[in-house]
Amino acid sequence: MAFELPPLPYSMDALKPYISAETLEYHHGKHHAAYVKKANDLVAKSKFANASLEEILKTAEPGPLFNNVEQHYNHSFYWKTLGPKAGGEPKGPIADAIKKAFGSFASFKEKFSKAADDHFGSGWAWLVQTSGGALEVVSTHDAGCPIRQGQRPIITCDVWEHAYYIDYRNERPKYVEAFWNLVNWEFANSNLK
Ligand code: MN3
Repeated sequence: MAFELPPLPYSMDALKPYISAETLEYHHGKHHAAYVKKANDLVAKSKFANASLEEILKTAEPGPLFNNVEQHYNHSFYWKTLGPKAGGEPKGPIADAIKKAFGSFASFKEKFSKAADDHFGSGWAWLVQTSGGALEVVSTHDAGCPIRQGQRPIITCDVWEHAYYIDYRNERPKYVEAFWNLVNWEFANSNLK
């Protein structure tokens, strides 16, 4: 089963001024596309040729195949976390769940931003739901994905330099601050169990 690069769920200039069309053209059209191509090349000649994406995420041993499949999953999830005319305060069940877990949206935002800002090197910040149903902020290194730990991703922020270097250069905290104007809380609600 071949993986496919999903089209962005919005136009390349839809996330301006927070994320530029140039960033999306490279991030989606070059970086994500390369992960998909490498994943397909590696999976085709492996024992996972007929496996589902989830099966690979849960069972593949660490290495290039696993990394590229994870990056495909993570990026597909990231595009859906973002959206135009989004951001601001959460609405619906996720708003209540965040309040219950973190006390307030402000304290959740601070905790998530800190995880994203302080993450050393390449990786991802996530809001996840544990198997017990609790919400937690976690970060993963490189291609790491919370599904491997049995956690359910709710939203994610890509903190690899390629996600922000064109727009913000070395200033990752500015990108993370801009991220809050783009979070699609409808998507977060759809991931909540
Ligand atoms: Mn990326």
